[in-house]
Amino acid sequence: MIGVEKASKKKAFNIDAPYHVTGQTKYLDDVPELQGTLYAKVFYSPIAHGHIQHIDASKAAALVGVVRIFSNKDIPGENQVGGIIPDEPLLAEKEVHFIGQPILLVVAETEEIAIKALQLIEVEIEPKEVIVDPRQAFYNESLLSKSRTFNIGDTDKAFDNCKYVFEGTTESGGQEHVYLEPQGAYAIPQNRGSMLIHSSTQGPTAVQRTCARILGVPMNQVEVDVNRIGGGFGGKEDQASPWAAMVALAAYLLQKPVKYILERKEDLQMTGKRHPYKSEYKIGLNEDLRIIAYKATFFQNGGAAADLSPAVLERTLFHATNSYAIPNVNVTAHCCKTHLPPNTAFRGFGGPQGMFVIESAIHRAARELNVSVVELQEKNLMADGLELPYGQIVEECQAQKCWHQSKSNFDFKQATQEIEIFNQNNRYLKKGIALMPVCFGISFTNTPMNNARALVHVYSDGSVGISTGAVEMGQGVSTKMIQIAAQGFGVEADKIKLENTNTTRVANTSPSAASATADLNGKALQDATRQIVERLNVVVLEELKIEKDADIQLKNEWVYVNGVQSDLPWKDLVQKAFLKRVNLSAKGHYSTPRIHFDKTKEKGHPFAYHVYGTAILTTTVDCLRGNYEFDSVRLVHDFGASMNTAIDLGQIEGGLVQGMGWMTLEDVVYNEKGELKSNSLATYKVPDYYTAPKEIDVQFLETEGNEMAILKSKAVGEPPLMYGIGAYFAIANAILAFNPKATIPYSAPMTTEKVLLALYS
Ligand code: LUZ
Ligand code: MOS
Repeated sequence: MIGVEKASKKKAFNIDAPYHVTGQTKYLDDVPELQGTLYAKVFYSPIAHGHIQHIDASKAAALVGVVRIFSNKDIPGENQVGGIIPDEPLLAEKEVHFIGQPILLVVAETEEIAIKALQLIEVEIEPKEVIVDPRQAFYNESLLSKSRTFNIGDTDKAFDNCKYVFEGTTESGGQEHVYLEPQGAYAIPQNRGSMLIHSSTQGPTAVQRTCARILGVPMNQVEVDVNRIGGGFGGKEDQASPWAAMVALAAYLLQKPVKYILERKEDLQMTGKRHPYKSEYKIGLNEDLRIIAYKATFFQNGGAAADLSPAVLERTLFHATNSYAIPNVNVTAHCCKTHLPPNTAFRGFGGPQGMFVIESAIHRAARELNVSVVELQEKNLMADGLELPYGQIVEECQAQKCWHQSKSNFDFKQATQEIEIFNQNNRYLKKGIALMPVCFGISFTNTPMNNARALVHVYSDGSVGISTGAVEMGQGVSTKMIQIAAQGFGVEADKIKLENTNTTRVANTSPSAASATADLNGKALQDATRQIVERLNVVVLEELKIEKDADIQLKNEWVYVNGVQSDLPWKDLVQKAFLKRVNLSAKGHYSTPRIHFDKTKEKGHPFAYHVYGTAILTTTVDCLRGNYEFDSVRLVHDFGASMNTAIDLGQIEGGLVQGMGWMTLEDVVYNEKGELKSNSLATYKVPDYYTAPKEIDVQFLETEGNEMAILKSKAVGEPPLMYGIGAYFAIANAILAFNPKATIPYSAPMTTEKVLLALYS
């Protein structure tokens, strides 16, 4: 195996790296196609809201090479793909609710023919009123789910006792996932009416459940297989399911393999994105600049169906106070139904949207009071013992430690002075600096989802096969699973084979999401390896004829007794166990202990633990053009005891830059007709080599690490995205250095156009 053997001796390696750089990694489109495979394409609604009057697909159906055109009427099961709330048809019935909503499914002998067929389909849709603004939807009482309020203390009374009170509004934009591999699936009919589906999904079980529902068959008739996917970022947590359901439907009815991988343009048009939010806040401080009261209302733009919006909404409330200790908090969120594609999970899952509002409120308050933002943030940082608005008591808090280490290790004071001097000496170039603290809760906020399983086989030659519910999407979870199994058996990583994620080996999985995948699946895997090791230990006692209370250890592919190497290597031990008919397979299970949440009271202990960190971001703004660059981002992050520094560092850098993109460049634009104007990667700008910070310096906060984290290595997927929020405020501070009277709009993304307008406001 390339590269794996030597690298695995280190704590910083990625088993996929050699295959990525040599182009050998296998994605959905690399699954070899069977002879007779057909290709599907969706015909979707050209308007955002309306009543379907008439559909004529006869010309398309007559085209040579078109096999069938399916509508909702062909669905043998239920025409429903809604995950949380059943409010989303797979194929439209009488009404359409967004541009890009699937109406018909064309199946043809080639993709080219399917594309031609789409152009021959005629529809008449009577247009209805289109709403794209979440506030307008709210005032029309157009909601996707129940509004929620988290409350602690008595906020209204507390405002009366505040010396300073400020109110304002903010907004944050959507964000396109831009996973490198678009959505897609390949369905292959199997024995006795069952179906195998290769899917580019974060949630194999979600795909299985949705396909079974569409086909009207039990879940055991649908097998979903995922080797790895080319990025997800939340976009494939639930929104991979419809495409799988479509190919499953066609494959089931035609009894032929059917494949559909979306083109980028289709993917941009038809799939949901990060939720745009409009928000209102009220913040109250006492004489000592302690934040005493905070009130906020969040209007979430959910799009045309619920999808994961109610869960995203919940996490906005959980993270509404970010890293701050505020005794009186009252925050309300509304899940607003608009005529956009249903918005969905995106790294951070509503948390970033909530944090942007409190950071805006603090920035605004500091400005009004003419004190430094940093001072205000610092004065209000949380600490152990704090009761969070949702009832969880803060433990092992690293917020202050990260903050102060960040300031001292990166010499914040000197950096600030240098910036002041630079700004004095430059008229049209101004630098800005901002600190961004992050506190992010780890666990699915929906408690029942926090469980996982793993299947382990030790083969008679001493090699090991492992299966878990984790989906590799570039985040490095495969490497982490291999590390855990290798450590569990005391063998080298090259002895471990990680199997595809498959619903027949590991069932009822939660999606790979919520930063919790390595924790949940890793702990399940440890449970399985532990069971096998316990059985092997009995064999060791018999073979080596030693005392029952001897300390047996498996390491370096050898058996150690009381710390001394025995004459029994791993390979022989396994062989002996096999001959003694010992069970060398095990199924492991894990469900996060301690967590609970009562939605009727909106109180509980929903998170296994929190992840902390503080970033310092520095930018230079060109005050003639409104352009900006990021000079540096320096941060201290609480990894716990990182089990793989290369992978974890990659997650920090990627998350940070993705968050900065959301705050600065990435502008999802829909017009009032619900048309996506940023509908290609030419009009939607993601960060690149030139726009990424010139320097990223990540320091590891050395801590014990939390027992609830796998090998005490804390979850790292989502928390760093929120460091990117600091980008907004670094730019705002540079603008204020140019024009102290500038109006800061607290409207993200801070595109160069907005910067220019603010500079001269
Ligand atoms: N998905 C989910 C998530 O279903 N529940 C969550 O709490 C969550 N958090 C972050 C990302 N995805
Ligand atoms: Mo996610 S936003 O962890 O799929």
